[in-house]
Amino acid sequence: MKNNLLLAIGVLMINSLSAFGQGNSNNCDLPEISDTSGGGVYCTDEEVTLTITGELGDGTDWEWYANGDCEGDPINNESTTSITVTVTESIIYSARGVGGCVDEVDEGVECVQIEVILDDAPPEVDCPENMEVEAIVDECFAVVDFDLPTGIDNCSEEVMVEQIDGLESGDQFPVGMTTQKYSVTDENGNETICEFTITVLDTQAPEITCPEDIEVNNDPGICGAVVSYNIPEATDNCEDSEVDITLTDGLNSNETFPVGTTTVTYTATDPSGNSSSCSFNVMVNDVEPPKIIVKNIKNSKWPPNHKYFDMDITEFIESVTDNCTLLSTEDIIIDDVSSDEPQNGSGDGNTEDDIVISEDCKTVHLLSERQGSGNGRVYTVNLAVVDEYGNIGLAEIKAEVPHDKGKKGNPIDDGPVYTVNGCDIETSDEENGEEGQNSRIVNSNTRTLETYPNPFSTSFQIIYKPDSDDNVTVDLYSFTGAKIKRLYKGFVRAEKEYSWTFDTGNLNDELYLLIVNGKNSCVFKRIVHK
Ligand SMILES: [Ca+2]
Ligand SMILES: [Ca+2]
Ligand SMILES: [Ca+2]
Ligand SMILES: [Ca+2]
Repeated sequence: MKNNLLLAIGVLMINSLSAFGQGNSNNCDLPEISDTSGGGVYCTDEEVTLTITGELGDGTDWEWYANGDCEGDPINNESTTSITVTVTESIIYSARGVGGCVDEVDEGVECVQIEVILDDAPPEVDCPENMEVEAIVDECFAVVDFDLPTGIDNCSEEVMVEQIDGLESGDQFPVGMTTQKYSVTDENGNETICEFTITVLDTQAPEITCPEDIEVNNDPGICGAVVSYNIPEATDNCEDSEVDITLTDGLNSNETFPVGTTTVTYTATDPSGNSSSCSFNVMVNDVEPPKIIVKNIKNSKWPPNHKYFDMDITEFIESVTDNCTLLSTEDIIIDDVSSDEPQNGSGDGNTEDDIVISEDCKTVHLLSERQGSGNGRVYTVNLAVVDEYGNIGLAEIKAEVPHDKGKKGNPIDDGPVYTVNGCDIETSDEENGEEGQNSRIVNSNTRTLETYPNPFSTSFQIIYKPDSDDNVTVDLYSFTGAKIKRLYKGFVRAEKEYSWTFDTGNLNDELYLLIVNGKNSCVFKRIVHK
């Protein structure tokens, strides 16, 4: 009622002032507001008193408005310099003085603003630090516990914490980085985002498994062998991760591995850079004997005049080759020389030393004589050469002394009747290393190795007398170098005579090679199966 009355008076006054026909700046003292107080930030439902300080002048009322421009209906119903409001939202209050001679639309009437701001301060949040933990052994995750973020707000006693992203405390966190994101809000909707990361580290290397060592013989004709193997496989604690498996030493499968031992190493690396390696050996043995090719020379001596003729073996050799070792004719020695007629048979001159082998085993002096009752004499010169791995290559050359120049002009080889030993092959580990070979030829006037009978049928006896203590193997080889059977392996004492008998079982009727191989020497003997 009073408000309406005042309005009515105001309208009346404006009307009456308007009746003077002009604005009132000259004859109406306008209200003046010199100060305001009470503006600021408040929490919800806080009561705040807004005050202006000023002179009403010729106005009659102070009017307050709940907007910033002193328009519309005032919110107070009596003139006052203070009002008390309850804050529920951000709002700009305004006030002015009107009434009396002051026209409410007078441009000179001052409208002051007092801004009341509802809490705009987001909570202060205690957000966990970024975390870094190692995965559980053999697993690709870690169980991580952490405190939820907490907030303190200027207005709200309790803040609301809501998870936006990530996992929960106590969950299994996968290897890698997980972002935890939370919204912390006060009751007025002011929000603080809390974000931290949980990084789980994979520090466990993959497990890689290599194949067993591989041992093979050389491929024919080359000093190596093509070897295939299974690529190692690896498992990682992170099963789904791509583990890189790389050859870090040695050769790939299906490459040609050289004779000797090649160590092959593979390394497995997981995406976190953890790595582990495994190795295995590929051993390629050279089992191929050297090949001696002899020239096709008919070496026939006439007349049988009981004089020596010389055979220099180098003149009879076309070539000597090996898959690994560079050999020359100089490396070939006379192993032994046999005759198919006795040394001092009937009608051959009653001479001794029909066969004399030179000290270096490169030349043999042969007597040009034969039995008067025979079919012609055949000398067989057995040659041997050894490669650096102890494989022995053999060949033979013949010399003939015909019975006569007529119908018995082509002597028949009746097989060895007596034999003169040449040189043996001695092996050594290091002493002869500078020659690049582990073997050398030594002259052996006395045989350390004999076999009986020779030819043999199903068994034979070995008599072996080593020069020095040694670990030896006794193996039977085919003439082309293939090992047929290991007969013995063990320690032998110097100067002791060993006698072994071996059953060989069924073998073809051909030439075999018996090799006794030790650290210090390698001796061999041809034996014939019949
Ligand atoms: Ca707040
Ligand atoms: Ca791993
Ligand atoms: Ca060889
Ligand atoms: Ca003969």
